[in-house]
Amino acid sequence: MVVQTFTSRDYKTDTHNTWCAGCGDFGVLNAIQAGLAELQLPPHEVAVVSGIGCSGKAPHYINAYGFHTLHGRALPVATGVKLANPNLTVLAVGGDGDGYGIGAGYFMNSGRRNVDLTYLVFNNGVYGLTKGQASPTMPKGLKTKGMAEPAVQDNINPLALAIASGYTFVARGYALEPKRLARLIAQAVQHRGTAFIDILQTCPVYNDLYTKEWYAEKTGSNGRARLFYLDDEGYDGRVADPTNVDEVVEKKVHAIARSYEWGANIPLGVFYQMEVPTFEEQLGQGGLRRDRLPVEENFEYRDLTRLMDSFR
Ligand SMILES: Cc1ncc(C[n+]2csc(CCOP(=O)(O)OP(=O)(O)O)c2C)c(N)n1
Repeated sequence: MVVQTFTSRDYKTDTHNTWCAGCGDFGVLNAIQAGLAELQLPPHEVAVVSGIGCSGKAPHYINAYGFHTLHGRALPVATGVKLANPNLTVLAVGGDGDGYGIGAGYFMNSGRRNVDLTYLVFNNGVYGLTKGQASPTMPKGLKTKGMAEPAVQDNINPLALAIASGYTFVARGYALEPKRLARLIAQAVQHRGTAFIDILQTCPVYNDLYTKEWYAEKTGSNGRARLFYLDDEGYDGRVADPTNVDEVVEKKVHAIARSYEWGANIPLGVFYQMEVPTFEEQLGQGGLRRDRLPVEENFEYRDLTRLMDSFR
C-alpha cells in the first residue's frame, strides 16, 4: 500500500482569502494544492513566487515558501530563487496582465534559458485587481461589463509566444476542471526545464464573456463541449529527438497552429514538449561560466546589505 504523507490540506493556509465568491482562482489554487499532493512534495521544498494582481495573492494561500513580488516580476524572481537553491521546486504564478503585459519581456526571455521551474498564468482576459480593464488576451472589439469601451488592440496568443520563445513544456488548462488541471500541473512540475501553462480562468465580476457557461457550451464538433483535451484525440506534441532540427520545427509549427484554434473548439492539454538540458545542468557541465552569473558562490546576506547600501 502506498502511504500518502501529504494531502491537499497540507498545502493550505489559514490566511483569510479575499478573492470574490465564484472566482476561477479558487479552481487553480485547488489544482496547485492537489498537484503538489500528487507529487508528494514536502511543503518546505516548494517555493511559490507571484507578481501583482488578484491571482498574485496565491502564495498567501499555499503552505510553502512564498514571495509576493512586484507587478510583472514573478519570473525573474523565481529564476533567482531556483538558481540560489536548485533543490526547491519553484512555481511562478500571476495574471495575464502581469505576465503578458508589464511582464512580457520576462515572459519571452525566460523561455530562452530553460531554468527548471513552472510558470502558471491565471488568464481571465482582464486586469481583475484594478477593476476589469482589457488585458493582452482580450480580443479587439470585445467589451465586457467591466470595460467602458470595446478593446482597441488585438490580443496576443500566449501559447504561440511561449513556443516561439523556447519554453520546453507548453500547455493550456481550465480553472474549473481542477482534477485535470492538477494532473497537468503535476506534469509541468515533473518536466525538467521551464514549463508554462496558460490557464483559462473565469472572472465572474468583470468578465461576462468568457464565463463558466460559455466554456461549458456544447459548440464543439459532434456536439462535444467547447473545451476538449488534445490527448483525448491522440495528439502528442512531444519532440522525440531534440537534435533533429526538422522535427523540432515541425512540432513547433504544428503546436502553434493548434494554439490558434479558438471559438467553437478550444483545445486544452500539452501542446508542445521537449527534453533538453536545463540551465542549471549546463552550469554543472561547464557549458556556462558560473563566474559570469550574478549568483555568486558563498553569497551571504551581508553581501546583499552591502549591495543595497551602494545604491543609497
Ligand atoms: C508597476 C505597476 N503598474 C501598475 C500596477 C497596478 N496593477 C495592479 S494589479 C494590475 C493588473 C492585474 O491584472 P492581472 O495580472 O491580469 O491579474 P488579475 O488581477 O486579473 O488576477 C495592475 C495594472 C501596479 N501594481 N504596479
